[in-house]
Amino acid sequence: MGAAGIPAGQSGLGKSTMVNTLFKSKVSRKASQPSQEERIPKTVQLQSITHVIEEKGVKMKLTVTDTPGFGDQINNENCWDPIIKYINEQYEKYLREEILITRKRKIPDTRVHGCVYFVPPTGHWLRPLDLEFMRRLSKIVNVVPVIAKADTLTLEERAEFKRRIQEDLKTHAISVYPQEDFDQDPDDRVLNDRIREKIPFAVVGADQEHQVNGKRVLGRKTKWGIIEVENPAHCEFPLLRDLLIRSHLQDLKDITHNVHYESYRVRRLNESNGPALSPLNGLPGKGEGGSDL
Ligand SMILES: Nc1nc2c(ncn2[C@@H]2O[C@H](COP(=O)(O)OP(=O)(O)O)[C@@H](O)[C@H]2O)c(=O)[nH]1
Ligand SMILES: [Mg+2]
Repeated sequence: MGAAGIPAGQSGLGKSTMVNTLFKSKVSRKASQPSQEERIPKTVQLQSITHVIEEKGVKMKLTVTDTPGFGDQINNENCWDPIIKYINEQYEKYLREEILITRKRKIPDTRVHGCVYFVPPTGHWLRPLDLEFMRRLSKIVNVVPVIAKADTLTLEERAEFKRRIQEDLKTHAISVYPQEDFDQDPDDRVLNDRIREKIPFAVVGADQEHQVNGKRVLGRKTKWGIIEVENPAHCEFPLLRDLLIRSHLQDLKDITHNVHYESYRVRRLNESNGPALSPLNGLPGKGEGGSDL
């Protein structure tokens, strides 16, 4: 069993830190090796990290592909292209294995099951860039928005910002995960409604441990004290982690396969009029470094 995710958003919002937080947090600590690198270098290219994590005795391979982040350029136009290209390349790889006459019994699966989009903690509204990014990405992948660096907002500000983001998404008909359209039955609806109320999760990331009441906890030191990232009273990182790798992992994978991959597959097979896929036909960014397919 394996799963793959991708963080996206502007530079400096804590994406790489969050990846480390996830791998260092309690769920994975047992199975993963301590990372040698303590300080996070600035991410300059898409970079995949795979850790084996253990959940209730079950080992699972979790791959996170960190992204450079955008916003460094004056012009952010098309800043989503590398991420969209990467996601489509994974669909393409899977498709090519799937249409072989002799298929592998288990097709290697690098498809992205969730894209965590980091919203800057402005406390205002979503910016056109955020809306455009999520609008495009939500058509090809499960998008899970989060409020980045939530420790920079008060609890009241977090709640108000969350409400505004939910309203913005609704107004612009952007369907983030868990999408209402895909609730399977009334039970799902009830469960997912409860999650939809809380999205975007207000998260805090940290890759340093601190001593709190004699215990070592992952946290950030602020002038008000230590913000413990794994403490549900301090931030919603635990909710994000549970959603991604516990409660909704299978659902994220199912929607990826049945909805997102399916529409990619139909589009591709229609384009090429049959199983003889012409190289990179219709792949975004064709001709620019996609030749390894
Ligand atoms: N206040 C605060 N700072 C954070 C948080 N997460 C990361 N940072 C800091 O923000 C800076 C950028 O983090 P980084 O993970 O490299 O961001 P990235 O560019 O999105 O990958 C670093 O100095 C981090 O220590 C957070 O949750 N709260
Ligand atoms: Mg980074």
